[in-house]
Amino acid sequence: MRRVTLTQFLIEQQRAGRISADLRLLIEVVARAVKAISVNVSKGALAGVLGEAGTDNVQGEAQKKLDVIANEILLQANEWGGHLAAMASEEVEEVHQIPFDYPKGGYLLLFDPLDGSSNIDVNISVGTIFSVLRSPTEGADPTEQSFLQPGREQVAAGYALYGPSTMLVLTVGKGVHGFTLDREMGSFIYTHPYMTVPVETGEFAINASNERFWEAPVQRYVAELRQGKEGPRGRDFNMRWVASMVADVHRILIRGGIFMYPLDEKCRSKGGKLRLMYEANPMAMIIEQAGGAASTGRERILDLQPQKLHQRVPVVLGSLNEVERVVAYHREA
Ligand code: P6P
Repeated sequence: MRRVTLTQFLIEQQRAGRISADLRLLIEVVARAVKAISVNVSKGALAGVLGEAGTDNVQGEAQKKLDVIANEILLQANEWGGHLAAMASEEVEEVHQIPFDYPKGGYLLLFDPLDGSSNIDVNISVGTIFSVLRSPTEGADPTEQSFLQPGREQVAAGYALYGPSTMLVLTVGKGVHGFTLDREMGSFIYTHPYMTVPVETGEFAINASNERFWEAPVQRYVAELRQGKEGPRGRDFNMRWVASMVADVHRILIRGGIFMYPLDEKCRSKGGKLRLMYEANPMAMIIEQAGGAASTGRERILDLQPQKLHQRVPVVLGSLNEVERVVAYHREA
């Protein structure tokens, strides 16, 4: 079968008028950057890149060496292309401006360079998540306010999953498409056209150790799943928790499921655990484009009006019927 590369896929999207030349360039630059991250991640202990970097990120979390490496790779890859007005990263407090000696473009790129990095030292899959917005500024340096657009304004979103194979999953608003890295050729090959989340599922993903901290609707929902066929759901459910959002979301894209990081007493004061701008929003766009749903439990994630660049939100996303049930339980509470 003829193998279609990411480049060819993007050229065809541009030819169909779905993306601009600059957005195509942006996605290709991000794809090249995640290939470099994949090379570093796959070396593991051989490259001396495991362990702590000895610094903390903007969230006050200890950075892994690979967090810093992945962040640098993405910033440096995207500075010179002329397609971006600015960038924002989980690892950096402030908006990252384009150096003065490079031209600016019309897009804003946001990313979590290495999501799930606590799994790095135990050799479990991690990922990169990215989101693309249009810059509202004409020429002037974007500010934090320029980034604070609802997730429905995203023009593209995607993630790289550094698993047994490295995959890039992408949406530009016309379905969700998956590409697998052919390491010998260095090309992303189009292997998963029009990925869709099954409406029904038998699998849920949540960090169950937080159960006592959850709000009542989530406690009710998860208790019913755990009661299985003896309970009100009348069937058994399975549970998975990778503690790497990209890996959990990817599994849901492939075989269905519901992923929950709800508000709990531990993270309530921060508004949630996961970040809105470069975790929840891009994953919400992908899941909705694949026929699923993404909510805080009370509101559609893509409709939230961001207040801060690094703000956190509760996340309930995946198979439509299950997300709708969780939302219904919140309404009944
Ligand atoms: P916990 C990784 O740190 C992350 O941001 C997500 O990728 C993941 O789903 C979640 O946090 C794991 O959180 O509390 O289970 O370690």
